[in-house]
Amino acid sequence: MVVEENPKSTLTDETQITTNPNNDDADVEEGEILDGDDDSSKHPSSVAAVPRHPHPLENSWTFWFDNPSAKSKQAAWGSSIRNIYTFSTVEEFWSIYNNIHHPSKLAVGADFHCFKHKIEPKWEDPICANGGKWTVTFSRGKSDTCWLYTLLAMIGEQFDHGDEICGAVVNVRGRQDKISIWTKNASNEAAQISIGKQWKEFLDYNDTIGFIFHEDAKKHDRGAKNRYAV
Ligand code: MGP
Repeated sequence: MVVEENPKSTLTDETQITTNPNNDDADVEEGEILDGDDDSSKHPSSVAAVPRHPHPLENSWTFWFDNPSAKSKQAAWGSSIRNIYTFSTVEEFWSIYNNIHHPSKLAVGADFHCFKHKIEPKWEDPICANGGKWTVTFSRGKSDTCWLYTLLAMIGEQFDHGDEICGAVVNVRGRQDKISIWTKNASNEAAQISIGKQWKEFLDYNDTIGFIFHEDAKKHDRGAKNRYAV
């Protein structure tokens, strides 16, 4: 399924509406009818903020947030990660996406995750345990567009090896923003390379990116070396 950015396509048989209903930047206002008679006061029943037939995604996804102030005080890594919202339709995705801060507005130290439902964004999760991650880096505050493109590619199932994907995270740090895609079976080199190459194409990202096994990150922390590069 292709999830369009800022889509304005026909969603119902009767009425064209945006699936990005709360986006203040969009030309289309909430529930605005895009064609025909636009005086909605004449036909109040035809104006709907939510389409009648939601568009289901292949997977359900959960947004998670880690709060930097809680993180500095925490005893164990991960104890301040909270799940925020689980969505399973295109419409639910846009309602949450349009009502949360994008990476450039998050505080330094924040981690924002979007993972398949029931997979926790931790090395310890059994589905992530043998996995790894591709990472792209950006100057501080410059990752918003690529974060959105990453989310759309994942939830729209644009990757040939989408089953390999656990989710994505954006880390907001003082020196840079980082976006990573976490995968399930790090040793499946062909699948990882395919995901890395496709991701770079979707983002139009030209620098070399590296893949780190979680197993190596656990052992060597920041000393973990890339096992693959594309
Ligand atoms: P990080 O936040 O992913 O990296 O991991 P970053 O941004 O380079 O570091 P930061 O210090 O600027 O935040 C930072 C550290 O958190 C790691 O070195 C681990 O000690 C711990 N950590 C990170 N992750 C993703 C996990 C995890 O999944 N499980 C556990 N137990 N610790 C983790």
